[in-house]
Amino acid sequence: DFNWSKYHTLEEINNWLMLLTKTYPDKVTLVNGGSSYEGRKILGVKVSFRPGNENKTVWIDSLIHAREWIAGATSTFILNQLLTSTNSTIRSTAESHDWYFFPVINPDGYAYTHSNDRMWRKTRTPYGRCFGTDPNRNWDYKWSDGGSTNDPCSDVYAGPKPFSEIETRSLSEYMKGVAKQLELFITFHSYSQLMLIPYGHTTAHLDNYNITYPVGLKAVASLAQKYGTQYSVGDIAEIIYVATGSNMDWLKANYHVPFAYAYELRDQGQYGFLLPTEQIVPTGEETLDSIITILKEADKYI
Ligand code: 0X9
Ligand code: ZN
Repeated sequence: DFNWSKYHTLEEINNWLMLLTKTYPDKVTLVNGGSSYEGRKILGVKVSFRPGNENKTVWIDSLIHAREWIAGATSTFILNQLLTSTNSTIRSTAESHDWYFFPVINPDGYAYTHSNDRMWRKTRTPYGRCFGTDPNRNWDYKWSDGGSTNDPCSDVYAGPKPFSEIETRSLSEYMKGVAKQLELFITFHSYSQLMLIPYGHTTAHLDNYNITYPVGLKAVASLAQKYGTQYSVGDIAEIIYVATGSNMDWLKANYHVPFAYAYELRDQGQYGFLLPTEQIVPTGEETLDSIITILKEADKYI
């Protein structure tokens, strides 16, 4: 059965999402975020403890990059905690918000990391003799404006045009319908222990960086409390590298979602993408602590 002592396949994750809708029929709804080149579904769930109300809404996605397995394990861990925890802080945070979870937004790539190549990153669309676009370089904001290539054999191929990939195109259509309700957007990646703030095309601190940066600092301070895990916070272009065409930048630019963060989860390179399964639960716990802190702060501004 489904647990956090191991990494799960796409099929196991999707079956678990469907099981949740049967276990919590009044709280969990299956949502269809589109489909992949090879015909897989991009499945998500909406979680609402007060259905019918217009609650402040949180979006959490993961596995846009196929090999970053801890990202999917962390989002499913957090989803499970919101539904099952008896901790009063977790309960009140869970129940006072609506939640969208999309654990695997690059399903073809994720399936391929299980079947063929553990280090695969991109989609699986064929382009000549090579395969795949970097789905985090393919969104239609500042597309191909730095930090990507036009070489289909590259791991950071931007694709032949914005939204060339059915995965990013169809998920963006779904996101348009919920974007205006979003208080907080989170996308999980690995690794490096960073909390990244838009944007990826410029080191200029745009929009409400003066608010999201201090909230980020509080979030990483609470993240460090349980296990001492140290994160840095900052603008993407400033603290890692210029990167354009991400889902976060597209959402932030077009829909002005007040709080948006990309996490680079554990570790800092000792195991890298191959993070041992013993670290799934601690990573999930500390990351949830940081999200509770973000929401405590963000709710003051909304
Ligand atoms: O290069 C990337 O896409 C991300 N790093 S990774 O090593 N996981 O590939 C960083 C991108 C951060 N930017 C956004 N998500 N907007
Ligand atoms: Zn990534």
